[in-house]
Amino acid sequence: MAWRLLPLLALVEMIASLSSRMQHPRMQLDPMPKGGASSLLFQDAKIAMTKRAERERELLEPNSRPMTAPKRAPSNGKSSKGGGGGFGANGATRTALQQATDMRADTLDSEGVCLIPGVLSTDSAARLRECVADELARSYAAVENDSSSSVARFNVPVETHDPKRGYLLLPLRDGRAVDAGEARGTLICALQELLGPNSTLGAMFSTTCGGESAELYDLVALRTEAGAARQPVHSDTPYQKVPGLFCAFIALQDVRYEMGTTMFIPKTHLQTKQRLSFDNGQFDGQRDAMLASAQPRHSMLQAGDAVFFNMNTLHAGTANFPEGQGGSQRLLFILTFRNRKARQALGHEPNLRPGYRNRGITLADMRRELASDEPFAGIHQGDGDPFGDGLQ
Ligand SMILES: O=C(O)CCC(=O)C(=O)O
Repeated sequence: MAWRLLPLLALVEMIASLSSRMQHPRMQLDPMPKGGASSLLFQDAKIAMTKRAERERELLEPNSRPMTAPKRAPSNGKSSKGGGGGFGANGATRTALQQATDMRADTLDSEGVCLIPGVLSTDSAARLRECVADELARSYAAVENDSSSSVARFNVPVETHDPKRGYLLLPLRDGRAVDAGEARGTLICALQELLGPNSTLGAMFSTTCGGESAELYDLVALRTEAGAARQPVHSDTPYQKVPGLFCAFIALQDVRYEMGTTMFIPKTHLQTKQRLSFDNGQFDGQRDAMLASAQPRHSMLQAGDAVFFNMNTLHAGTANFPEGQGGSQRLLFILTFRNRKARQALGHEPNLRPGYRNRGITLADMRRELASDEPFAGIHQGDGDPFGDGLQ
């Protein structure tokens, strides 16, 4: 492609829309790529994106408010979701979890995003944070030793690592547990709490992604460091009638505003005039007008809270302030599931280790494994391959 011929804004647009594939883990060994046309282009594009994001901040910030969790239960305990997503009961017999799930699913239908407090206990969130930090250290060490392992561990080659922002692809069993011969280590326990049969989040994925056939799509941690720039507003997947991807960002620590938050523009998952102004108005001022009149909501998460969203909703990570101004490392644990009934292109590659991709790992598979004596310990998924650490 004639990259150099693209207008700058189109390039920004394109890279923003590819952001989920273009997250760039910190590289301790060689933090900034040197020379090479593609890395120079990459850095030019990053500068342009940061400039654009700063303009968007000026437009959005005056109207931005913290997101709040929906509180109102659907009247009569029923909702548009009643009985769906694997919940068989109707009307008055619906459990508290079913009713809360209905209420959140209704919020997602109308807003595209929903804050869900306490999907993990604070103790579990703290343990998972330590575990993710350990996985990060293991992956840095592995890439230090063999730079070609970068894509399998961080989803990007070393040339485009970003010291301030990146994804860490996670195993299903954490390395520490495997080394200790422990069947139920921190990651397994966290997945059980998050996705097990009576879990808040499991019910949400089941309801929004077509029941237990929902397919695992991202298993990853997002890391930003003090000084990470704000992202341009983007969505991760294009609109389709049956939404294809739902994602949960789960806080592993209390996240102060200065550490960066995720800002969402509610209702932009729908093909409204507002959304079309954003999509089509980048060159005639309509996009900026839309942003200036939007009512953004930023997710202020405490450890264990999640923000759950339809990945077509417009959003952006806000800046992690410089050190000395309140910025510090922010780690989010991220799970995404795909609804197999959504047949159109998703425009978003899975954030999964290579050995876990194209395996069709479903919510039902995960629950079955998590209930077993040795979850994900070399088990088979019908294709003859054990899960292992997913790096092969
Ligand atoms: O930094 C965040 O909170 C949002 C990250 C994000 O939207 C992305 O990586 O696409």
